[in-house]
Amino acid sequence: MKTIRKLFIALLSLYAGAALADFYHIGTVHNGVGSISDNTVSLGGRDWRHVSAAAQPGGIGIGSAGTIDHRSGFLQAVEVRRRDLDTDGDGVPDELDWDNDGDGLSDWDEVTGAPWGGIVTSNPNNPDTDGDGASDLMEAIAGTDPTNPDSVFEIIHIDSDGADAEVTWTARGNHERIYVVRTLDDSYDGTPSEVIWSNTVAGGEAPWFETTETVTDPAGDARFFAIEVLKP
Ligand SMILES: [Ca+2]
Ligand SMILES: [Ca+2]
Ligand SMILES: [Ca+2]
Ligand SMILES: [Ca+2]
Repeated sequence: MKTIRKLFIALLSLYAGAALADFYHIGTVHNGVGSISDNTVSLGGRDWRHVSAAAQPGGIGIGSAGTIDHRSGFLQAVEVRRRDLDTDGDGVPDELDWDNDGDGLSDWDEVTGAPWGGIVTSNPNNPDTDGDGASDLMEAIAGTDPTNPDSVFEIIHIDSDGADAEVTWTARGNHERIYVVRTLDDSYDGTPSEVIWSNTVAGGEAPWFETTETVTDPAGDARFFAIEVLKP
């Protein structure tokens, strides 16, 4: 039996978890009747400010059905946040920050779900919406579901068979991503650089096309493996 010493997934840098935004949901603003403003209001003994509709200065509005509405005064529900809240602590308050949670995806991309073709949306105030350790940006690149902790890009198995090693990982099929399998001999002292396989993957079922892929390394004795995923 051969020994596989270590495995890892090469991805973008991990983000530290950020505290969830302290926010209220409040409704209802009737069509054409109510209005959304920057006036400070007092709720629960604290000052809050309405967050205006998406794409306007001040933040984002989410309709009661989860839809986005640009038109101030036509929202069925609005989200209000504590004044000057800075979710990611970068010194830019949420009202002025294009990326509230600092995960590299814009608030707009997160609330519209654009990186996932609108299949799902992610939380613009949480860098890892489903808490699976992969940031929403990582999941956008890997094509995994940011709302499902069981959907994550990872090596799930390394099997030793004689001189060979088989490496299996969760992949997005339908040829939607490029995967590069890299290896490194002996002790781990850097990023594996020897490419043994690079290709897209077929299979899977819509909308996520999740599948597994296995590659055999004929020199797999005590090697490190890394899988890189590229979004064309
Ligand atoms: Ca900020
Ligand atoms: Ca973000
Ligand atoms: Ca995640
Ligand atoms: Ca996930």
